[in-house]
Amino acid sequence: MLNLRNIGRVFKGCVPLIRPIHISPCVQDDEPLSENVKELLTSDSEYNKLVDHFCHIKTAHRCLVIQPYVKWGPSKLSISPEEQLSEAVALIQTLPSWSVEETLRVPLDSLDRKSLFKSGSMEKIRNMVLKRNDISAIFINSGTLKKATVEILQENFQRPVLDKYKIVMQILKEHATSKHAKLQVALAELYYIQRKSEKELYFKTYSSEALRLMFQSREKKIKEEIKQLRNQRNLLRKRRQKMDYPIIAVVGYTNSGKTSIIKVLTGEKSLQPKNQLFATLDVTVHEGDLPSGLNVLYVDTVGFISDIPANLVECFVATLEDALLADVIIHVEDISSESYDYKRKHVLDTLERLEKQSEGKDILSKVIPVGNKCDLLKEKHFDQDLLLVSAQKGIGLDELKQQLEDFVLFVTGRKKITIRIPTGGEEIRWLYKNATVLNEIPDQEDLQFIFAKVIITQSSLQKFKSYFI
Ligand SMILES: Nc1nc2c(ncn2[C@@H]2O[C@H](COP(=O)(O)OP(=O)(O)OP(=O)(O)O)[C@@H](O)[C@H]2O)c(=O)[nH]1
Ligand SMILES: [Mg+2]
Repeated sequence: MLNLRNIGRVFKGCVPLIRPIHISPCVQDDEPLSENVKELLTSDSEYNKLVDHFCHIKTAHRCLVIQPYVKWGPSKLSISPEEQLSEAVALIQTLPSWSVEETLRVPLDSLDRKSLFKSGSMEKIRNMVLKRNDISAIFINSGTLKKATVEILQENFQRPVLDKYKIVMQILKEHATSKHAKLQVALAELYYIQRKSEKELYFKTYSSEALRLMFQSREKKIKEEIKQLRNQRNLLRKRRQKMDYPIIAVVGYTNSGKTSIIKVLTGEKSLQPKNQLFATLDVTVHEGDLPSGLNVLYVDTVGFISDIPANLVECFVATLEDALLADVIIHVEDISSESYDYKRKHVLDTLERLEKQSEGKDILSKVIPVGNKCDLLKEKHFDQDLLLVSAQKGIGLDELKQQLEDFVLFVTGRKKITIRIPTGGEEIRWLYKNATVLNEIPDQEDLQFIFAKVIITQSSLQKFKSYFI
């Protein structure tokens, strides 16, 4: 991974922006849902019955949130049960009108027991739940529970039992606003229903062959729509690249402060950082400038979260494709989190996996680690070599911007140069259009000339030379 501290500060002493830029502050890649996508997602009444049966949670719930954890052995996670529990609470609070009434951490010997809990724990939870009318459902923060396990638990607790898959699915459905996100969610839902209905032989009214055909045709249609959209996105991407703005993608574990950092770097008031998981479910693009006035685009992305089933991960990964093409990737890390190392590893492992899938595209070498929420650090010292910032308290942001600028110039092959050109001539007009002009200083020895300091790409410099020199 590149560390900006290691890149020489070749370009220093910049002056403020002169050139205005014309681009809407937030560019969303997706258009509204077309009629055929709407129809695809809602019209199939047979399929909708399956959704109702397997996925749909009909009411908002007041939850008991249970965090099962394995104390020893290979299933033990390096994220603490406390942090997992607070992630689980945040998941529930992300759903409108849902609430958390009670939380519990329950130790297990293994995750394989059919009833999940040992009889002692089961009894304790059961007694507690049956006395509490305010608890309407139980959320067990663990991937996907087996059908038999859910049945045993529901029988014991006399309440609906929800697993992480169902909750994450519900959040995705509520937060997906763009066409792309909606289609990805529909696909994840399809895979879930497919797996469940195969096991349950749904209502015994459908032959397994009829179900298979229904799923196959739906999967094909959704994938075709996604493919079409991908082509459109590629076009948009190319158009954006043509505009020649350096692109900075901002990635990181959920709730680490990605949106907050973009908000302070761009001054965009409409951005809403939220203390929620998956607050950002669609990739959005925001314009900002670096200390010298060089304009850049920041891409806000979906937060990572651990321990979610593979086909839900695909929903997130798909939205990260833009990030992979950026010139620079900021990895925002919440350094105040106890599970900082675990979260960092989770994000980097996923990026590494994406790098392998993306046919040689360089991802990890473009990553700049940034430690956010340093205002919450109890000790002043932090032994990882990364830039400490606080989006909330405005700490370290000038340095971040400066480092970003050095990095962007370095990786995009832009140069900061001073050119002597005629005062008020065609040259300066051309430069304002095709480069970032930092300042113009009259040549005191011959006032018919100026020294223009500019940031310019290699290709624009070649063009400039061929037109004017
Ligand atoms: N104390 C402190 N809180 C911060 C800081 N930066 C962000 N936060 C808070 O952290 C929470 C999450 O911030 P967001 O910017 O929404 O985080 P995100 O990474 O975009 O989250 P997702 O989009 O859900 O993945 C919000 O409540 C912010 O106010 C910081 O520097 N210090
Ligand atoms: Mg966000």
